[in-house]
Amino acid sequence: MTSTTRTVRRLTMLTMAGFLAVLGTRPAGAVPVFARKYQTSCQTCHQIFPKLNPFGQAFRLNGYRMPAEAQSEDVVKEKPVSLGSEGYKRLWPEAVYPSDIPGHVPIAINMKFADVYASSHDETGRSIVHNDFQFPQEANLFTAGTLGEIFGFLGEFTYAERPDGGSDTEIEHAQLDAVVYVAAVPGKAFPAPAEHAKMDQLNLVFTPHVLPILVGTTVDFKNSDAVLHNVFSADACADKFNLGTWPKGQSKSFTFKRECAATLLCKVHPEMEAFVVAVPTPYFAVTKADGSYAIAGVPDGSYTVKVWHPKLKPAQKTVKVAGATEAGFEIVK
Ligand SMILES: [Cu+2]
Repeated sequence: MTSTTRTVRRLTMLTMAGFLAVLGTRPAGAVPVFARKYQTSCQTCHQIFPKLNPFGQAFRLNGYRMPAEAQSEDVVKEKPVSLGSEGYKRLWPEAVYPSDIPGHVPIAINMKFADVYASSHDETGRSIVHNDFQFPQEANLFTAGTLGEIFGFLGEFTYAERPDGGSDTEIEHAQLDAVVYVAAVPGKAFPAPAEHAKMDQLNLVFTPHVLPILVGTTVDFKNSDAVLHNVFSADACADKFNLGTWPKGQSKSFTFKRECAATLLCKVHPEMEAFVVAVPTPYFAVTKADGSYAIAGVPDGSYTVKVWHPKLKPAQKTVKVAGATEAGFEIVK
C-alpha cells in the first residue's frame, strides 16, 4: 500500500461559493411546497404520483424552478422570506447567503397502506378469510425547496415494511455532480481503454447524469425503457453524433475521440439530459453528495487539477501531490 499514492480532495463550501444541488436519478416524489410556491396543481409536474411528466422533469433539472423564473419572479405566488437586503445582494451577486428561504416549512408526508385479502376453504367447506392490513406499508418524508437563486434541494426519507414484517429505511441524498480531474501528466500518454463505459436510459432518465471518461473511451448507451429514445449530441467535439433509436435491452455505442464536455439529449423526450465529460487522464472523479471526492493512483508531482460542472463556471488550480493529498475547490455560478 505504501507505494500507492492517492489524492483526497474535498469541495468546500467556505463562505460565498456558489453551489447547485442536482438530484439523483430516481424519479422524485411530490412535495407540495412547490405547488404552494407557484399556486399550481400537482398535475403541473406529475402524471400519476410520483412519476414526473416532461414539465416536471424540466422543472427538476432546472433546480426546482419554473423555466420562466429566470426572466420573471411574477410566477412565484408565495413569496420567500428574505434574509438579506437588496443592497447586500447587489454587492455580492454570486453569494449563496444571505439569501431567501421558502415561505413554508418545506416538508411533506406520504403514507401508503395495503390490505392483502385471501380466502380459502377448510375440509368442512367453511370459508376462511385472511385479511392482512398493512399500515404503514410505506411512509415517505420529503423536504424540498430553493435557497436564494442558485441552490435547490430535494430530500426523501422512506420507511417501508417488508412482507416478512421487517422494515427498511432509506435516505435519498442530493448530488453535486461535479467532475474533478488531473488535466495532464507530463511525458505520459494514456491509450484508449478497451473497456466500455455505460450510460443507461431508464424511466426516461439518463443514468448516470454525469459520466466522466478518459478520451478515447467508447460509451455504450443502453435503452432500458419500453419506449424508443434517440440519443444525440449537438457538440462538435462529439462529432454531433446521432445514434437513432433502438429497442429495449439493446445498446448503441459512440467513441469520444477528443477532450469534450458533451451534452446528451433525446430527440423524443426533450426533458432528458446528461453529460459525458471526456478528460485527458484517467485521474478523475465525480463528487459525492457532500461535495467530497477521491482520485486514486495519482503519481507524486505537480498538476493542474480542473473542476467541471454542468451549470457552474469551470475552476482549476495547481496541486502538489505527495502521498495522500487534499485539495479543495470553490465553484461559482
Ligand atoms: Cu428519450
